[in-house]
Amino acid sequence: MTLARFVDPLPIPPLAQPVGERTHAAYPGRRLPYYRMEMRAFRTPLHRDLPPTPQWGYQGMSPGPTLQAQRGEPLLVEWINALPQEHFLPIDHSIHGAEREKPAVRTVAHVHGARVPADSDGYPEDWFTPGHSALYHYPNGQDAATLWYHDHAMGITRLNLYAGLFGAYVMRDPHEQALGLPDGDCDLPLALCDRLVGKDGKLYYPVSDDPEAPWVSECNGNAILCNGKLFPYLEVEPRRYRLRLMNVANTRFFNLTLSNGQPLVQVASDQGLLAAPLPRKQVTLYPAERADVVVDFAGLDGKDIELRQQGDAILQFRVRDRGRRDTAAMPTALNTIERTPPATAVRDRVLTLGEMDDAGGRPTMMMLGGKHWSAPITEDPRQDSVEIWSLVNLTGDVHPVHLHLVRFQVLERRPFDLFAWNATRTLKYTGPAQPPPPEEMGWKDTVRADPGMVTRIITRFEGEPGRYVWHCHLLEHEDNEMMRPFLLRARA
Ligand SMILES: [Cu+2]
Repeated sequence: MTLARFVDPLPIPPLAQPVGERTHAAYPGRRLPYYRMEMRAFRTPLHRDLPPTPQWGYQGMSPGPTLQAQRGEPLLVEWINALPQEHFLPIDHSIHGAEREKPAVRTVAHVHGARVPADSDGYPEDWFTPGHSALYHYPNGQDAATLWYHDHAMGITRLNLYAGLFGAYVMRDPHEQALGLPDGDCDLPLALCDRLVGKDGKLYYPVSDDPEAPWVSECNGNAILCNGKLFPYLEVEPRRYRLRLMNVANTRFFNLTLSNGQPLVQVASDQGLLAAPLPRKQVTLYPAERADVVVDFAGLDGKDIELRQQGDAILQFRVRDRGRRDTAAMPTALNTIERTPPATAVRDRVLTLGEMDDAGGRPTMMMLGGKHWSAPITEDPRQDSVEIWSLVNLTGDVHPVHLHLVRFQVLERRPFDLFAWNATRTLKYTGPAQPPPPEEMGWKDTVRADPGMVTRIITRFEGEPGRYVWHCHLLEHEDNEMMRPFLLRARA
């Protein structure tokens, strides 16, 4: 299927607007902005020349409206499930949590990267069905960062996101606002994902050859969508823009470049500002990772520039002078990031990333620490304690590992002997530790665990005690056992 390029304008999700103010028991004496986010079925074309695509989205759009938060100003969101009773994508009832007796359409919203009390974090088993809702509160006590919200329902998260249930959650703070980075209509979220799209415009989700167990271990599409469109264009002015690149895909990773060879100047990673602007020829993002980049279109009036994924166009920028000028300069320093000393860790947890295969070598499920989701909790850090998690990847694939609640730093990656591990469960390193590259020297919430490597991260478990989760953010893996609860225990 050949489609004309750059015939649809890039959709910019509207900012979510509160519908009123409400009190909440967690914030006595305060009135908080109250948002309603209704999940609805809708149809919209992914491209001018395709029939409308049935999708699901918050407020009937995908990406959903952008939630904008200011540090220290809590907000309330009522997440409302107004979806149909039947799912339009293939549920695998053999997967834990998606059994045949469970309702087909279940949703629970999670804000990825937000430090939120457990009752508002969107625990995967806290799902609710059409006609129901959940009121969540977000304290917003954290640094400015590009977060995102998405569904997290047990066993069908991959299908609910694929259907379109995601959006941006932009956290702002005074420190960042004083830096003079591009803002307003020059600050744009770009949600990137791939989909398998038919000529009929419909979304197809790949299935195995077993109708009783249709789950597949990865999902790769034939179309790359940027804010829900295929090959969109965006008219920009010859000035600086902040692009909040978000990988919201199920499986695909992105290697992003600009067609004119200009650098993408990265200013932030998952959890906010880097120490200093970092010019990059190419930005790689695994599922759920974000990179905020500043692109300067000054001097390019009249030119067309493409944002590309491994050489293929995703989005075209048309630089057209409208007379506005951008006088602010890029700051040389952005943030102070103190490295957490490994010696402050009270514990180093060795946690495997593993894959179970059938007799034919096909993966049947993925596991963390060799345990199923339903096994008793083993990761139980104390509130405010520092821990190192050593992620031992026993598989041949990259797994982007995400911890809810916390931000962390990447310490190192180090090659190890897989055969020695399998024989005696001992870590025998086969080479020196590799320090993280500059783009991983900021705060992260999702880390690439490379095959053949022990990836070590360090975090202070700040937040409210309670039950949260950590998981692989390849959604096919997450849905099929590559997710574990963790318990944040109250400080002693
Ligand atoms: Cu995985």
